[in-house]
Amino acid sequence: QAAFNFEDPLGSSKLFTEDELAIQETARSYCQEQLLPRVLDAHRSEHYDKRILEEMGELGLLGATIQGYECAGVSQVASGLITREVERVDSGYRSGMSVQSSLIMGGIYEFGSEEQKQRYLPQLAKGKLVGCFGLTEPNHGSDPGSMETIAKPHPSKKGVFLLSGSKTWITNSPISDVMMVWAKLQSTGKIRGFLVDRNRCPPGTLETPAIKNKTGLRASLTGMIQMDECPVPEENMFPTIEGLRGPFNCLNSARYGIAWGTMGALEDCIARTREYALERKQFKGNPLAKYQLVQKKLADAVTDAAYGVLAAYQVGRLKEEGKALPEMISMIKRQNCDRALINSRALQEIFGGNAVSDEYHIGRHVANLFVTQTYEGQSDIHSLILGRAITGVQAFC
Ligand code: TGC
Ligand code: FAD
Repeated sequence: QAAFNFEDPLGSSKLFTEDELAIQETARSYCQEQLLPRVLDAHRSEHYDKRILEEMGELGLLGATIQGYECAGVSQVASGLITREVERVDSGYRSGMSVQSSLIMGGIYEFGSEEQKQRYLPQLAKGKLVGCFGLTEPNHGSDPGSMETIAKPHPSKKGVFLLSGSKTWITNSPISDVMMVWAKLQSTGKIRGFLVDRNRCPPGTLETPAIKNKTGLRASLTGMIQMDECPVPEENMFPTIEGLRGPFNCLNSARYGIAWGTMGALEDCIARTREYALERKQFKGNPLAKYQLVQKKLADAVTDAAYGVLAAYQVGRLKEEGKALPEMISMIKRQNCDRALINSRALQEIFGGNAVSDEYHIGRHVANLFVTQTYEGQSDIHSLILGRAITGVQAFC
């Protein structure tokens, strides 16, 4: 009889195939050996090393579920395991990867023309091109359907649109070569997706300033996309997809990844807290781990991490069969982000004053996990998505 393992208390790893375990191991080695040593400097200086995407590309970690186009074609569960390993180090590194893999590559794979797929996917898979996803605007975050960015026909050049408007809080925008921008056609008011190539935009039509001095996700780059009559050829518009179904389909994959990733961040908090609580002694030389209140916090966190992994696994297998519903993804995104944030915040207390030092890593995870609870649909928004599915009545407005 195997002993209880706090790192896998419900034996979820027994559900993974040998291939999936091997992929997880590759990702874990890379993350622990190459990413972890960089993260404190990156967090302190708010720096994202663009080479990380190339390194991930070399290992086949980008757009990993895509079949063909020089992508690895792994299972949904394997891609979740990759995400979990990256976020075990930092949510910002997972963000950079999620945007490239799920939002940009996933969107092009699902909605792009064959020519768009051939043009972009192999380069994005290698990390030679960097992409970003522009949906949120300064006045419209939870309610992207009210977006103000518009695309109108060029007055003299046939087959060219002019895009005007601002997107904000866009991961990777300052270093992106290609931006997936969602805009309303001026003629119909319908939302369409455009692939904006930075190097084809004349000076003064596109700016992507960075948003500095963030309190979370400091190891990831965030910025704006400001467009002033930025010309984009019609061949760079997604040919058929129309309305919010386009961006939301991309979000389904990214939200699924976040459900796995946040469990990695929580697991890192658990391992670090357990070690600290066993070493740190207070009151007659007793380790903190001896105290019941400390044990309760660890028991809560370990339980939520184990449940969260199993739920993400179940949705992953359903996704592989084409049976995962958006509401299932809302459920695991909301639950895993909320539980990761609540538990990491409770575990942080066990470090006492040392929690304030970034050398202990826990404060960085807590600040990051606030962001994961906010982006890709803030948790209350996912509550309303679930509430609508349960009652049949929508409560957004
Ligand atoms: P609603 O009427 O509900 O839907 C409009 C159309 O969209 C379809 N749809 C979906 N399709 C596929 N998957 C989903 N999950 C879908 N959800 C909705 C729906 O069927 C309908 O289609 P059609 O054909 O009938 O037109 O739209 P609404 O305007 O009432 O939306 C409400 C709400 C709250 C659900 C939605 O706006 C929402 O989810 N808001 C949250 C916004 C959000 O998630 N933004 C994310 C920005 S990207 C980001 O944060 C990246 S972070 C990256 C990182 O660093 O990791
Ligand atoms: P708001 O929509 O103003 O919401 C504020 C609060 O009000 C929330 O708590 C929300 O739940 C609540 N609320 C809103 N409406 C309702 C309602 N009807 N009922 C009850 N409560 C409500 N976006 C992108 O497009 N691409 C990216 O790459 C990207 N990366 C990001 C990276 C970072 C670091 C951050 C912080 C954000 C990023 N975002 C990105 C934006 C993110 O998706 C939005 O911040 C998020 O969707 C919330 O929108 P908002 O900030 O405008 O908040």
